[in-house]
Amino acid sequence: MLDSTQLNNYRENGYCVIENFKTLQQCQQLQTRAGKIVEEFSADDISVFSTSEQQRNADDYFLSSGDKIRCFFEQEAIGDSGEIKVEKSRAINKLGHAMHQQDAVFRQFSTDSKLEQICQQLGFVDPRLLQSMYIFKQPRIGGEVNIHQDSTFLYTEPMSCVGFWFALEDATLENGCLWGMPGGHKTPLEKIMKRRDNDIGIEFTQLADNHYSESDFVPLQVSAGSLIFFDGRFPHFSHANRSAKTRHAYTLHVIEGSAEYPRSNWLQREDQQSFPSFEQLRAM
Ligand SMILES: O=C(O)CCC(=O)C(=O)O
Repeated sequence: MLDSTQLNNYRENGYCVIENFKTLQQCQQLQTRAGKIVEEFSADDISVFSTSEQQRNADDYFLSSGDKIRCFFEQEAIGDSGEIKVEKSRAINKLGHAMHQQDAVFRQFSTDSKLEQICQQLGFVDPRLLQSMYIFKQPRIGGEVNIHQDSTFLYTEPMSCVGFWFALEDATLENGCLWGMPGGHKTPLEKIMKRRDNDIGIEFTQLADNHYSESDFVPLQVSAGSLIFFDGRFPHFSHANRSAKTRHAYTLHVIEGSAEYPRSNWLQREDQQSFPSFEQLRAM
């Protein structure tokens, strides 16, 4: 799947872009399915998602979503007294965090043999699918995602997390494409997010201070169907979407099965089972 130039670039820069990884039809199927999930969702259970750390705190709805399909609202879709200010289909920031396991359409998209092949080429011996997110980046109110490294949230020892980010629509400067820091995966992991001992809320353990400067980041503008995959220490972010366009994307995170997965990670499965392999998901 990957040629030696792509692999070398990945090792050097911490990320790789593959255009036309998925067909437009596959992208459309996922969008339709996500739309249906939102349609069927009852807005009684509200969780506003933002990567600003405080907002993640004490959010049980978030902390117990690791093996479920849940909807998280855009911060700007909710008024001061908790009312939803825009129609539901335009109010959701993301779905998370186990569509790859719980939904047949997402499962098929996620168990692509080309993906498994890339995992092998990256050195995974026993790749496990840990988390999925469907990110809507809604027109006008799609929130910004601060600079972060995914291993902060999906930590293993040794670190093994790789993020796969699929553009389901064109991602441009206008609608809030990803930005990444080439080579930034060689910087230390800045912090680890942990559940508090009593499982109420989360806290961060600071490990380093990387002093990021936005001038070191490049925009990763890609067309629908493209895959961007990146190392768990690759610093990335996206600006708010102030345009009239959506910017739908789907992300999957993979870890090595033999790596230690701490009990303090936010994402825990209620059934305590190990995270599924590609093969186990295909057999479901
Ligand atoms: O899609 C975005 O804007 C950000 C996604 C992201 O940061 C991630 O998947 O880690």
